[in-house]
Amino acid sequence: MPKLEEFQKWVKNNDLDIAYVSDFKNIEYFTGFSSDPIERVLGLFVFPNHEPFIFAPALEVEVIKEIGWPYPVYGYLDHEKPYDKIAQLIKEINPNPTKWGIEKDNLTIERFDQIKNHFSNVEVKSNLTDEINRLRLIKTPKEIEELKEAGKEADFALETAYNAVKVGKTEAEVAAELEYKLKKSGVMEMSFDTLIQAGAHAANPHGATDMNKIENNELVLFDLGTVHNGYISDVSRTIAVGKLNEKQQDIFDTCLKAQLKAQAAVKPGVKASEIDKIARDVIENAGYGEYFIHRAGHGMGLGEHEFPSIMEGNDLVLEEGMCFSIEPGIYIPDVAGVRIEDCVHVTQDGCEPFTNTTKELRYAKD
Ligand SMILES: [Mn+2]
Repeated sequence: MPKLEEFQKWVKNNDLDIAYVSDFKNIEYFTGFSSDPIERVLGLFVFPNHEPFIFAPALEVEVIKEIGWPYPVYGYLDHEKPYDKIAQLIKEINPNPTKWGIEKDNLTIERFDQIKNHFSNVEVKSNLTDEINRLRLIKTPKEIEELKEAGKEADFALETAYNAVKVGKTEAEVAAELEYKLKKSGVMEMSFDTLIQAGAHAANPHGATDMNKIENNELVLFDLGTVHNGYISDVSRTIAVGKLNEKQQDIFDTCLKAQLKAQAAVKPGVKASEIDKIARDVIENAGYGEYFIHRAGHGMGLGEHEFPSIMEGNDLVLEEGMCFSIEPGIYIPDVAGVRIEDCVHVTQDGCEPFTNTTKELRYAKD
């Protein structure tokens, strides 16, 4: 478990007595064990000079052993008090840990209070969120392989969705057909709620697939992704149903130009903010600047929103192995919405997309 070893070294070098990882996605990143515990307690406890342990709901313990977790795992039953058990286990390793690392964006105050009840000298020396985000920022070749597989599934999903489009069908019907076919072919999980929006409905970039009917002569926006061995895909395309008018054609062409130009500029040494600016300049110069109302992209990997953020103000310099989306959009209220998105990984001298479905305008068969 090289990532866990690297993290343990960091715990040691930063003079922590204990690191408590509570975010289940971060636990998956370090251990390979994937489960959302919902309200139950799942934790990974890492020590500078002692083997780590996982504390989990009892019903997960056998699974954790089966995936080959080489260190101790302890369980608790629903009626037991998890933090009493956790405290006891920690005290066997270190009777009085004072310098703690916790994930400030994840551990609730209620749970932190429970820790403090057992360890009165708790001092939060480090916010693990920053360090773990930094580790997760650069993907290993193995992670990139998983992301490529997820990308292939997303290409298949798009093709399936395009074939399901028909005038008079609702967005929800198209999404249902798509997900039914994916499941039948063994793609078990979407990375987020599949988004299919037709016509003016697509002008709301955070709207949801609903009972809106697809009509002739409009644009239909797809944003979807799958999960492959824990790693996600995320892709957006916009296609035409029937004939487009000049305005629809113009916003499509502008968005595509912005996407292609930004993606072509990705390589090590370029700043994240520069990629955003390239996409934004194209859209602003075409007169649609006020309709591009989100950052150009987000990091992705195990989660669908990781780092780096591709946005103004983020001067992070891109490095090989970083993975993120490039997804400019133009949303004109009551008219139409267009978004075109590929996720890419930064290579030695450029980038490679995980999805390869054409971005040129396609027309739904009818
Ligand atoms: Mn995205």
